[in-house]
Amino acid sequence: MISIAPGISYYPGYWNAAEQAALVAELRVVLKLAPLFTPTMPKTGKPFSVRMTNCGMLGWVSDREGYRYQEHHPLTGEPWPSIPLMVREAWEKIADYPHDPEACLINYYGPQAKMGLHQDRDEQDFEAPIVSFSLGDTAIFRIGGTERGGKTTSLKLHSGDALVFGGPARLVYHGIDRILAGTSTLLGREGRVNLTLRRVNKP
Ligand code: MD6
Ligand code: FE
Repeated sequence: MISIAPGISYYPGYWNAAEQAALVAELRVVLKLAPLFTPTMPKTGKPFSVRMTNCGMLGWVSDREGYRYQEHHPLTGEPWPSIPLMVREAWEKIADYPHDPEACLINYYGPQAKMGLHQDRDEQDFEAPIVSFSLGDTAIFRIGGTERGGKTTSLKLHSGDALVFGGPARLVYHGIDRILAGTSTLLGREGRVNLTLRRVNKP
């Protein structure tokens, strides 16, 4: 583990190649039950460049009405599938938090997708960290401070890496500048999958 800043722990190669392949197989089952959808920006309705879905009791969605967590897939109306066991076990190992995650957001980035600098602040409980896993093509991740417009640094996230944002870093700004297409063969196509595990409600 490498401490990037107070509250930010980076685990390069947290999952080995066999574990990454097993995780992709688990995610293919999740995606059959809860297909990727294209979220849209609040108010403007502009589509995100990433597609997303969720597993867990709650899923994060965005549409013209705003950002929120909800219990059902916005297109199928079905409850979200459960979080794969290996992902829940990884949370137990690295979250340093004594309760289960409620939401696992699954983002899929095609080669052109990116994600603007944002804070993750739609949760009630900022005591819990956010744990993130990267699979597939390498991404350039940007990390700032807790104020918009502050100094930022960048970090390459490779397939199998884990990142934990907690404590003083729970509300830092971060985003994905770009995907380095073709840097991994794991997904059998270009692109990247990111999982972010969150506790939404206070326990
Ligand atoms: C991504 N990650 O890696 C986007 N959020 O594609 C996030 O937005 C994120 O990695 C909160 C904590 C860790 C993260
Ligand atoms: Fe985020």
